[in-house]
Amino acid sequence: MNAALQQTAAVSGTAAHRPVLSAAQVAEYQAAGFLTVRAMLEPALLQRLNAAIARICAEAADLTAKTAHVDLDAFHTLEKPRIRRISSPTELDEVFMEAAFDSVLGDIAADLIGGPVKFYHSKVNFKLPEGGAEIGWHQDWAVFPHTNSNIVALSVPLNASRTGNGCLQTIPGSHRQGPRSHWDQDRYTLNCNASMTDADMAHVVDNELDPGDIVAHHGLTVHGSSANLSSVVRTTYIIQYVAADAFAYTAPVINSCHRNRMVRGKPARHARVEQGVIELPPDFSAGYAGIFTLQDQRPIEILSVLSAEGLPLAR
Ligand SMILES: O=C(O)CCC(=O)C(=O)O
Repeated sequence: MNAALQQTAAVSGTAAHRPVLSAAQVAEYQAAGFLTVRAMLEPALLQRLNAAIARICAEAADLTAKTAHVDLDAFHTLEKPRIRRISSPTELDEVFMEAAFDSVLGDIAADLIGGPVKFYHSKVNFKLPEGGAEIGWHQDWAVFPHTNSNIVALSVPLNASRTGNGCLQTIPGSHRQGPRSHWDQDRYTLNCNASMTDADMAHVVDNELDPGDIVAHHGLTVHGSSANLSSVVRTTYIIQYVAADAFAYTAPVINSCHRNRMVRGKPARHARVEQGVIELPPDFSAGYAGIFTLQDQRPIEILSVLSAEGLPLAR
């Protein structure tokens, strides 16, 4: 990380919370476990986010292996770069900090969390054209369990996000049904596909968004996204916020020097602990392969069904 950003992280203060959501919107989030909010972000900020992403991708184009910040898919070549994720972009460009901490996104997170909010991590996911990875059904909280489940992810589309290019899909009310297993016996799959019922599948919501819109989902909301079979990339900046009184039980999946920095309000003096027996992910302290890689280890039949479509099975 460059020195200027490190300094910003150390000295910058916490913005005051200015509520933006109505009581009806907060109630909708609490009932469904997710909420779409339209036309929230300024075009100028979106343009600067896109410019920063273009710069980071241009600098990464000659990579031949993944780095701490840039993940490549299996079909990446120097001639045709295929970058599928930028991890911790807040460490790479100030504009990601501005969006996560100083924009309306921090206010939305505080509205939904209902009190002081910390930053946990962030990433830019690219659902690459012609085969960009499907992401299996999962709950974020199960991947990084905290002392309570009051955590929210904000997905910020940087281009049109549609069913055809693999928009975020959510299962309404699933956050009220508790954590699901993300293991298949001794293998960590990072998905809860095996728990999905006909009722779940009958209620899948495709969250189609335009730049400026956002969708927020609760840490226990079951969500995923289909492969991108179109010719248009889907680019999303995803910020994970947590309640100030929620503390992680496990090593982070995405490291960030901004983790636990306050976004709105004051740090907690007490941890709030939800009762229960918590299934733990593997120990990620020695490194996290990434959602795409972990989910890759799926049964071969699933991959061959996709390959029958004649598409590259990039993961
Ligand atoms: O990018 C997506 O479609 C979903 C991402 C997601 O759920 C994750 O990275 O945890």
